Amino acid sequence: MRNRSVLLLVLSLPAVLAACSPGEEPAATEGPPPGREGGPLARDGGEPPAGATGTIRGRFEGDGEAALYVRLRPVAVYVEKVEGKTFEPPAEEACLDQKDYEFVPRVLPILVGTTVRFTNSDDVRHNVHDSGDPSRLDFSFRLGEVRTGIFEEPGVVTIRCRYHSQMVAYLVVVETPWFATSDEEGAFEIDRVPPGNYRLTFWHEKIPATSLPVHVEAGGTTEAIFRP
Ligand SMILES: [Cu+2]
Repeated sequence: MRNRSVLLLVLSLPAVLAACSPGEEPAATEGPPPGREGGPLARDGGEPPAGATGTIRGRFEGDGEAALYVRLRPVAVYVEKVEGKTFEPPAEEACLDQKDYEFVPRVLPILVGTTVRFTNSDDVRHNVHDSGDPSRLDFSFRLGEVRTGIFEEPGVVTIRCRYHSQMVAYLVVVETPWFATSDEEGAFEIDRVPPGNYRLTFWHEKIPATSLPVHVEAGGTTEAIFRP
């Protein structure tokens, strides 16, 4: 996966109709989002009836340093690109807040083309920049201010604040609407996946990304075990 992304930065409209607001948990970190092709997908182009999709449920097994990392920080888990298929980004914005001198959430998987809403919930000046290529994204703002950006290319974008070196977030820009972040136990679930064979990738900031094949059946649950 390329470690780059194109960002178009624009001032957002007032927060009145925002899907998420400063201080709140992000509304959508799990697919699929709404959209013409964001939901269940059939190979003939139509949408399968309810119950015709499956679930991928997984967890992490093992000990040592990697297992500790998985408990400390979330993992982004996502279905890799399906050849010949693209998906419309969700109408709803994804949210990345800065609160108590941290980015919230720290790991944010999104579908390519998704608009990310950046907010500042602290009464200090924060900065948001793409540490891999600040020319793509670099702004500072104060409490209550909002910016939005659209991420058009797949890859991991490392976001940092110029004023507080401990602040970091990872936007994991992926090519399907089927993704999730792991919980404190390292468990995850991705539902409404159409039947088929896919590659499932696990991304963590401290562990080399790995992937494994998964087979999804209608109405079924596929178990995916990641051993870091
Ligand atoms: Cu800051």
